[in-house]
Amino acid sequence: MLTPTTIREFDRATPDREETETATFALGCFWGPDARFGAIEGVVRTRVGYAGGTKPDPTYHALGDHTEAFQVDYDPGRLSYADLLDVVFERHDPNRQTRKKQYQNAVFRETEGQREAIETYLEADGRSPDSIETRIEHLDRFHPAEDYHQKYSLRSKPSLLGAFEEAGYDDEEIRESPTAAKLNAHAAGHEIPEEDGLTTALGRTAGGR
Ligand code: MHO
Repeated sequence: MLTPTTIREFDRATPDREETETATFALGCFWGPDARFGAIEGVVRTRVGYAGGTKPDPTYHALGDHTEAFQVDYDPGRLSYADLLDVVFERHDPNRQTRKKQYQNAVFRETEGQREAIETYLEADGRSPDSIETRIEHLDRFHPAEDYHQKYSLRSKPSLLGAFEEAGYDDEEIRESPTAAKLNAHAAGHEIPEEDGLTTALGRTAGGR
């Protein structure tokens, strides 16, 4: 079953920050993509927040001109930025944009490598950043959202959340936990990679789903 030890061991076994790269996107309400991208093999951590605007300290209820966004830290040895773009473009129609800025679709590129990758990615289909409605912008700053928005699906399952609390994790540790990213995906109904070793533990978690 899912025990505090399983959580701590899984988290310890994942690549640390120096070994991962970060990608930032926006695809509407951030709860959904937080869970969907957490399910991807090679995605190590996820978090949700606000980006793309100018308001200094955005909050969910005082968002200003920001957009709901999410970040994934991924292992570049197992997954490329283009692999992530595949999922981003599967999940929205780049020919349409939502009127409300809060829920707009965006790719927030951070590095020169990401700028080239998105251009190459679009060019392969005869498109360019200017020919689509999806905002392709440089990420100035990512403002993490309130704790209750992080790993939203996991938080709705007391049996899962309880195991993190038992392991002594605080809200920030839950947000940054690789185990929480996978379990949040699982709680939202996504299949998570078998090799992650969590699936066995979950099989015996009464009410885990
Ligand atoms: N209308 C949705 C959006 C939440 S999302 C974090 C809700 O309140 O359920 O914007």
